Amino acid sequence: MPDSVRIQTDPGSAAVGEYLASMLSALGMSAAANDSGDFRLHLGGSQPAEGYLLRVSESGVELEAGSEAGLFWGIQSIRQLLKKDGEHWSLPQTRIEDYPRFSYRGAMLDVARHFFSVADVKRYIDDIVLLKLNVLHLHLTDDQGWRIEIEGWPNLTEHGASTQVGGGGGGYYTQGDYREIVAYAASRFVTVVPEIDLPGHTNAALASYPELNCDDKAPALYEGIEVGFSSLCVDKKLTYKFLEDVLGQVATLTPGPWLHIGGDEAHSTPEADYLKFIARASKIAASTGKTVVGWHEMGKSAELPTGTVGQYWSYTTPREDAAERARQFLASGGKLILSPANAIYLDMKYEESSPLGLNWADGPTSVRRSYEWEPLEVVPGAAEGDLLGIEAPLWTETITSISEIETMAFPRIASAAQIAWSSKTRPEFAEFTEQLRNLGSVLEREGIKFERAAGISWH
Ligand code: TNX
Repeated sequence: MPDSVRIQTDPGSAAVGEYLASMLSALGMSAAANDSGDFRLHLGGSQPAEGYLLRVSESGVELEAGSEAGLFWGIQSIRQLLKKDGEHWSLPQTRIEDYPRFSYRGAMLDVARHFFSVADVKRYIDDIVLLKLNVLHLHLTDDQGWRIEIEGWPNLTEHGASTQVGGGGGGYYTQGDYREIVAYAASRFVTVVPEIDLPGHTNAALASYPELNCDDKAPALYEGIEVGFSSLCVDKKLTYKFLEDVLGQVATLTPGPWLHIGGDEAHSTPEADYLKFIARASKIAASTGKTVVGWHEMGKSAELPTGTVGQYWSYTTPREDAAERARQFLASGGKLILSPANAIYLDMKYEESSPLGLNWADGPTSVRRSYEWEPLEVVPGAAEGDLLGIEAPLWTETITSISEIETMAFPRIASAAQIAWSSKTRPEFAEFTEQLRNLGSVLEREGIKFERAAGISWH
């Protein structure tokens, strides 16, 4: 490939053409728009949603797709295929016709246990699009910190955002910051799903407003890692005014179709209260016009708004109680997002001796385990069409920097991405490790940290 490459676009592919140009420049090539190109990008193919056709031959690189997103994913394949031979960059001759199995291919980042800057979040977005993930779920609130500015409730951020796990201060996103993240994500065909975790995981809010507590007494801020001790006051009118304000503002700030209201591990909310609360809170969330999403525990409620999406976070081997909760979402006309903790919780240790991470989900999660599972086998009774997609969460009790985020995510997030993108018949693990080895070179070149996990012969 010449050091100075020409990119030919049509009106529909001009924007992604610019992205390609900046990607190539970052590798040291000079790239410019031109009407006869080494790269020819064409919007208007008949590929399925998000699909693309990439042809690399003697006469250059041709990429076509039926959507800008498809072109963008094709460019990510180019990003993965580019190799430096001595002085020059090259691409192998190939023909790839590709489209995703699932429309929802997510990563979740917990910015509540530890806070991460706007720049960190943008970087993680650039990291995950390499693997064609198209959703970033932000876990914005938890016991240890409230991370999003809400007008009319200034203490949530003035007080409730001042802590994180282990001390050292916290942080929050102003509404402007959040808009910036969402816009950056959109420029990379990533949809942000905001989560306000309710009614448990709310100590930071309860500490900020005494009147949200049943006894009108604010608890202290919390910097530990226990779960399940906090609950909003289910019978107070103010609780629902709070929800209307918070969910209303977050929905307005979010262009994407989803609004996540948590619902997990509400161990200190009595069952009857939980059911009452979820019925009301999910109604308020739905009234914003968004599709409501909740962790699978919300399936205890038979009063979910039609179409509510459930996020299953139990194990890959069917767990009857969790599966039953999950099926309740299907009965309410919704779909499922699969996040089986023992396979794609990126906060699990790689092995017993890993310095970072937790270890509760059936022991450490090796790369092999992250890869060897099949979505259709997780929730008995859920068919292909019942699955919206899969998501790899990264909880951050033990994670304090973007380098640590990347180390926990890569390479296991590639397993999640592969399962989310490719058809049911996937390469055997041995072949997949070859792909990971190549991915390792790309990560290295881009300065993305990764775990040189055992069992793969990294370059
Ligand atoms: C369970 S998964 C949680 C989180 C923790 C995580 C740690 C889920 C819905 N809740 O509160 O951070 O385990 O792995």
